[in-house]
Parts: sequence; C-alpha cells; structure tokens
Amino acid sequence: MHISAKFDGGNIKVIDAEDERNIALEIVKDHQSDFYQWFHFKLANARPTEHVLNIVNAGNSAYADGWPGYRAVASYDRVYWFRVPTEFDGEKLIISFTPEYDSVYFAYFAPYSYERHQDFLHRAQLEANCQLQVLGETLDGREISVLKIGQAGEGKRVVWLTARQHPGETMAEWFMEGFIDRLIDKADGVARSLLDHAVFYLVPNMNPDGSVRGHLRTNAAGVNLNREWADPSMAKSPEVYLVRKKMLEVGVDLHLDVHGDESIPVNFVDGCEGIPSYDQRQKTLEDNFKALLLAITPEFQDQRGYDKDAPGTADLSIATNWVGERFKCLALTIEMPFKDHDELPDDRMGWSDQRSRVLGRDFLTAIRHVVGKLR
Ligand code: GEM
Ligand code: ZN
Repeated sequence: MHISAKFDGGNIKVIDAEDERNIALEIVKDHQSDFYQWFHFKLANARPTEHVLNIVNAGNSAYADGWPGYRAVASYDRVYWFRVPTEFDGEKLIISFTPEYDSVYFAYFAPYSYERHQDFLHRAQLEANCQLQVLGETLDGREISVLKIGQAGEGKRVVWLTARQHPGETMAEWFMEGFIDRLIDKADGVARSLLDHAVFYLVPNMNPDGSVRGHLRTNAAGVNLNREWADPSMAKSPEVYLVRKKMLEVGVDLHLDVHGDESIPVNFVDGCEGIPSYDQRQKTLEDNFKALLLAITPEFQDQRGYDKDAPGTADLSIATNWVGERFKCLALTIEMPFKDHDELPDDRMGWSDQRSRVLGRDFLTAIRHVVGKLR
C-alpha cells in the first residue's frame, strides 16, 4: 500500500500506514497559517480488503463542527467522485472503504485542478464575445485571470462573479464552470438576451496558489483573502489588490462571491445588511433576487444561513461587504455545502461538482430577471 499527496491540490501527511485496517493520517495546515480542513490524497497498490483510514487531527481542524454528518468523496478515474462511508468520533475522521481497483483518490470535495482551470479559461476565450485578461501575478507567480464576456455600453450593467478566494471550496469553481458554459452558449436565449443588458467580469479562481498548494482557506502567504478587501496589498494579497483595482476601473452593478460552507447542509446566500449605507433599495434587491432563486430551483433555500449582521456592524474586509458599500450595489456571498443540500438530498453523491455546475446555470436565470433593476 502507498499513500501520497504530492500532486496539484494534494494534502495529507502519512503517520502510520503499516496496517490497512488502522491507517493514521493528518491534514497539513495551510502554509504560514493554522487553518486546515481540505484533504486530497491517493491510495495505491490497494488490496481488495477493507481499509480504515483515520484522519487523526480532524477534531482540531478549522471547522470541526463540519465533520458530523459529512462523508468523504472518492474516485478511481479522477472524474466521477462518489461518497464513501465516513464517521467522526469527535477526534478522528474515519473513512472505511474496500477498493475495487488498485488505486483510489480521496478528497474533502471533488477537486478542481489547475490544469482544468487553464483548460477552461482557454476554451472560453475562443468565444467571440470573450476576452481572457491577466491582471497580474500571485505570490507564487501564477496568473490572476479574469474572463470578460460581452461588451460595455450605454445603459448596460457591469456584473462581477468571483470564486474560490478559499481554495479548498472547490465547489465554487465548479459553479463558475456551469455559469460560464451557459453564458457563452450561443443557443441559449437567456444568456444571449442577458449579454444585451450586461458585461461580465468573471474570476473562476481568486486563489490559484492556495488551490495548487492544497490549502483550505489562505494564499501562499497564509493570508485569508476574504479578510483583505478593506486594505489589500501586493505584498500580502495581490489577488484581491488586482481584482479590486479592476473593479474600481470598470465599476460594479452586481457582485456574487462564490464559496463553500463546511457545516450548514444547504445552499444559501449571505447579504451585506450590516454595511453603513445599507438601505431599502439594497434590501429589496436582495429579497427579489432570493425570491427568484426560490422560484427557479429547489436547490436553493432562504431559511438557513449565516446570522445577519446588525446595522453598521459589517466587516468591510469581507468581499461582498466592501463591494456593496463601495459601489452601493447588490452584493451577495453564495454558499454551497461540503455535505449535501438537505432540502433535496442525494444519498449517493451528496452535494457534488455536477450539482454545483447546474446551480451556476440557474443563477444566470436569476441575474437575467434582475439585470434591468440593478440601478
Ligand atoms: C464567509 S463570508 C462571511 C460571512 N459572515 C458574515 N458575518 N456575513 C467567510 O469568509 O468567512 C465565506 C466563506 O468562508 O465561505
Ligand atoms: Zn469561503
């Protein structure tokens, strides 16, 4: 038996792998950070007997309350990811699995590789209406890329989607793949009509360094990008600095920031009700957008989510709070679960890459219905 994580997005440390029925593993912290929860590793030379894989430091991970009810995902071909028997005893996350093939991958959620990210950006750029722009470099020297889709124009709105500030939240980039695939689909009337009313700036991966490094929540310097929006710097958070600079150049009429949540087993959005300038107009925009999503798909709900910020108490270092305040626009954080959307559970898959892509497509419909009322 051989266990490794030396690959794009890999994260595990082998403590003891002598006995396949009692394997001891640890998740490695984000570099220069105490955050850890994302795991992604490969078991090779596996015999067709039950393997018990114990992640022995799960109890002290960043969001340990996310482990009860969670099931790990596994894949033989790195394309199809399925849930496997998993339990949490308060300290260890215990994965019990009998491999059918020699080699099997395990992860916290379906991984989204840097190569797939590059493939997707370069496939999208082939569309006539799409420009692939590099805003600058991350601390490890990777590109911060934005897809500009559509053209600016008189009366047209500027819509921004950003995703994966937190690299372990890979569902965010799956969501973006679904959204962008639909937006560039020339056979899709909703998308074509939407592009008559708006130009889109889309950042499928805000944190490529953290993604490749197998981080949960931070960039190469151990910085949580979603706490940098009030005062980003090229030294600590070039990812935020460069995107925010572009936003200030072209403006923002709607911003969606796409994330995943470790604990709450539903899809939801989080508004910016605590920002100083929040008013009835912004509340109406939020309420209408959520009502549309509820009408469009049962994969969305608005009963469960984060506690609301009291008036004037919003943390303006958080992306959608800073954008909502700076641009007086509709700005929402989208949250998808690492577990399942319990309003419409799928026992085999839980929440998945495919369902994230479909949800991205459904958000495009909601944007189509509000784009004329954003200002
Ligand atoms: C969340 S967004 C923060 C939401 N909190 C409040 N008070 N509205 C984060 O960055 O912690 C997004 C995420 O990590 O998924
Ligand atoms: Zn997040």
